Amino acid sequence: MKIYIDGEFHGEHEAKISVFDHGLLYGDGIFEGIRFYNGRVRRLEAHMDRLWDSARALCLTIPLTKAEMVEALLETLRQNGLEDGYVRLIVTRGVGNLGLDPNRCERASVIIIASKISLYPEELYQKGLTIITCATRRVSFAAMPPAIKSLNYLNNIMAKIEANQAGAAEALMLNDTGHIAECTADNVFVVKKGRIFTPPVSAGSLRGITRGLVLEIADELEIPITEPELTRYDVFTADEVFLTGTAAEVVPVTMCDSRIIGEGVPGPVTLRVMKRFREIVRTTGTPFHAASKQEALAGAAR
Ligand code: PXG
Repeated sequence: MKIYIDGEFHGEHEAKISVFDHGLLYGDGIFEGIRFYNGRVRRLEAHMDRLWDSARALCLTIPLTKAEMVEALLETLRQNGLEDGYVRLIVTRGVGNLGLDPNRCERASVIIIASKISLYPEELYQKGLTIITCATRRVSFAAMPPAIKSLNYLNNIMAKIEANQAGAAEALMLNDTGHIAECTADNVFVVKKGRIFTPPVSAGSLRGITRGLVLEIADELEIPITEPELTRYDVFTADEVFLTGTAAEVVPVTMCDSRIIGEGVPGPVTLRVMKRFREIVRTTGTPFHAASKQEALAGAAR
């Protein structure tokens, strides 16, 4: 495995950062979790835009231009020789000292790791997940905007621990007013009478890239989709529920807090969305072999 750190590639065991990096000391940094399928990066531009928005919200100066970042990411993929997988792009505040003032950090650090990820066994995509509502509330946007994809995931990890303790695959997180925000690393969708609903981002969720793709898929398939505030009641009485995320992709939920959702099996709307999602990700996206293949061909011709 070749890992990119600030312009250089290192082997898996040599790739190291300073213990004085504020990403480690304070969770001061941001990231993107990006999927690539069949030699193409899914929604690269949307991920870059969200990374830059997270940085802007945190007054974090990314030491590369967007074009340079894209090139670093594509080069990392080429170096690792994977066709399908997951790439984690991290920007930390950089090396400072023992004091949380970000002004002590001279330059942000960029780390890019390309690997594989699989959240749930394939069986659960056919049977659906069992989830619980957790007691841990999603952090209030006045305290820490959940739209920032920051390195501080303790709120979500507390919720994940509750899911683990309950033997559930995921935890449904509510906001301060008791409305549904999201799961620990996924957005939530509810289907009722042929319509799809998902909480607004203002309820305290990440503006998921997969969520955005599902909004587009619903439009394309002419399934009405809206973003109203939702409660647990809407989940309990739904015909279908599914979650979306870069890691999870589109995954059905068939049980929540011991209530069987709909018929207890992935429903027809969920299956249509999953099918279209799989088609789109395998046939679109930014190809990362283009340059190297052309070079190889040119090289071969010389
Ligand atoms: N909500 C939260 C809190 C997330 O962290 C999503 C929703 C879904 O967003 P996307 O853009 O992925 O559709 C996420 C995504 C990881 C990892 O390394 C985390 C996520 C995605 C991929 C990998 O733990 N979070």
